[in-house]
Amino acid sequence: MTDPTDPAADPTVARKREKLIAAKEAWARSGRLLTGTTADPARDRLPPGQSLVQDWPVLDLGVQPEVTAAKFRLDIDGAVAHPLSLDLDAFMALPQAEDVSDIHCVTQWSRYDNRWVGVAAHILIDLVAPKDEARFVIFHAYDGYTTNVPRDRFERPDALLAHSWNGAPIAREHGGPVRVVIPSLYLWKSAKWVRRIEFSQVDRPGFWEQRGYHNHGDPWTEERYG
Ligand SMILES: Nc1nc2c(c(=O)[nH]1)N[C@H]1C(S)=C(S)[C@@H](COP(=O)(O)O)O[C@H]1N2
Ligand SMILES: [Mo]
Repeated sequence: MTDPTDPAADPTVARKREKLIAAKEAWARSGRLLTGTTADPARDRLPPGQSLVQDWPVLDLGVQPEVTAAKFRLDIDGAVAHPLSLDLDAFMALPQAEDVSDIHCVTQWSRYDNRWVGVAAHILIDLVAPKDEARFVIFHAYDGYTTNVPRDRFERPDALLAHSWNGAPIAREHGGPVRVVIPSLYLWKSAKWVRRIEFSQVDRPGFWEQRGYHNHGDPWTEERYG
């Protein structure tokens, strides 16, 4: 059954989406943009093969869900002691953190000094108390997107669930009202329009990870493709 209210059911949107996926799968197969070098985050600011941009490109599957404040829910569950379901008010009532970090996108652009405000990942982790064996985190988004990260990347102090960017609420096209920010991995690991955070004992490759992107995605060692 196709859902007439689902923009992805629109044949034009669906065709664009399929073309984008096919292009990215081909890039992954051909190793596009790989430089074969590494950089050291302690010494360098720009990871290998990246170029600096001033604007902020929008990348997604062509469907930007409208997640109203009333509709927003964030479930945190899986292998945790205390599963949690937050509405937007409950999310905003948690302690707020600010972090400035650089964005590195696998399609080669980097953007410096993004000022994020939101809830630090460790606050959420402390609330749900993941089991020791839950070594992976899988993010699920309102557009059906998924992506997986090792728990230790999500535990880093620079990881957060952000609602603001550079002093304003995150725009819908960039994943508002709430998106994931994990600066230590390529930006495809930072789910926009996040709906659910699942802690898991087993790693489960997400949308792009199943389509040729690297499972881990560290920009400093150029883990672009898997
Ligand atoms: N929900 C969702 N999150 C997503 C995506 C997506 O299609 N859906 N695309 C990912 C990819 S491939 C990239 S490069 C970044 C782009 O984020 P931006 O549009 O804010 O630059 O979002 C990531 N998070
Ligand atoms: Mo991307």
